Amino acid sequence: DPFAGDPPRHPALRVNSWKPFNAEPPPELLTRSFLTPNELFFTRNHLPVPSVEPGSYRLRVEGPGGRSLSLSLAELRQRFPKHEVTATLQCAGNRRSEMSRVRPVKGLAWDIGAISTARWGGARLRDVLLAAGVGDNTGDDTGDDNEWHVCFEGLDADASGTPYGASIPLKRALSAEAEVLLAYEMNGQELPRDHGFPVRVLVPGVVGARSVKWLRSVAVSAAESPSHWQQKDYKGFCPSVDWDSVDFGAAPAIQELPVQSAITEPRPGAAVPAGELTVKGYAWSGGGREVVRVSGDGGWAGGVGELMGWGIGEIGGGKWGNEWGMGEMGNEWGGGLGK
Ligand code: MTE
Ligand code: MO
Repeated sequence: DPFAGDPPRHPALRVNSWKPFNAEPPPELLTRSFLTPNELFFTRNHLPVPSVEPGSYRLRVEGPGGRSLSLSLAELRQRFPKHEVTATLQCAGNRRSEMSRVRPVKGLAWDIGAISTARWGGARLRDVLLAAGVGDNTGDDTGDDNEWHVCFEGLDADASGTPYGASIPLKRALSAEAEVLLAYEMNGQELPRDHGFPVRVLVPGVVGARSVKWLRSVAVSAAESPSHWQQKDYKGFCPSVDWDSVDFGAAPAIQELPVQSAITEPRPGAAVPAGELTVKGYAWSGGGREVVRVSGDGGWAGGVGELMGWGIGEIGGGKWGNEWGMGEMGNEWGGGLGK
């Protein structure tokens, strides 16, 4: 059993698939706290969880012109300043079970919990790429508008030895504002095994699939990742396309995700007492765009907030707008907690 070495999991997680392991926190636990506790953070694995011995771990970084680096975990921690960012990760399949009620969709039947928020710590991908010889004009010499890319590979591999992989545009990787991390900490602890121990990519505001876990290699390339998950999955199509007519080459790979929101309490079909009712939920937008308004019947109390990323709040209880300080948010990719 290739999954025999998978780590233990929290019993409260709602499991969509055991092998590979895919699970989400129950809605009411997701909005109990602004940062999702590590053991409740949704997990999306395509393959068995690799066992990595931190002492012998090496990250390979391939820059332009054949230049490369091999970094131990200690070197990654010591050579590059630690940067922290609060960011929400969402799987492209979040809320698929609701979509399937409108029209059947292929894929894991996620409820509303394939989204979670953490405080991530690690080296900036930008700093590591600069150390590998990437300059701000890398990719400018193609003579056309084609973007360059940064390709990532994981240490998890299928039976044929092919690893999980994905890529992001080089422009995002080099942008200081985009805050792309090679993360080794999650909520102040080392990464849990399910979330990429010892190092993962963390791309704020972008579909979870690009935040490659158990990171083995980073390579600057004129082309996107050749991986199945970049080329033949995680793309969006119009409603007339179905699984029999799909041409994956015809659509761009998903990067930034659009706005998303869901109500976590009460759940659909729940019996509720007459009178005033507190409704809880979350709102988030990809690409670092602000959530400027959330409305329910009678409005989201507290009104407009400057949510860069993720907010959780209650409708009807008041005070959404002032319970989350800018101090905690700053220019980050997380929103705030409201009541
Ligand atoms: N990285 C590797 N190496 N293998 C994977 O299966 N899954 C991706 C991404 N990175 C995956 C991966 C997908 S589709 C998502 S949504 C996120 O990891 C989920 O991250 P999490 O499990 O930490 O929530
Ligand atoms: Mo995903």
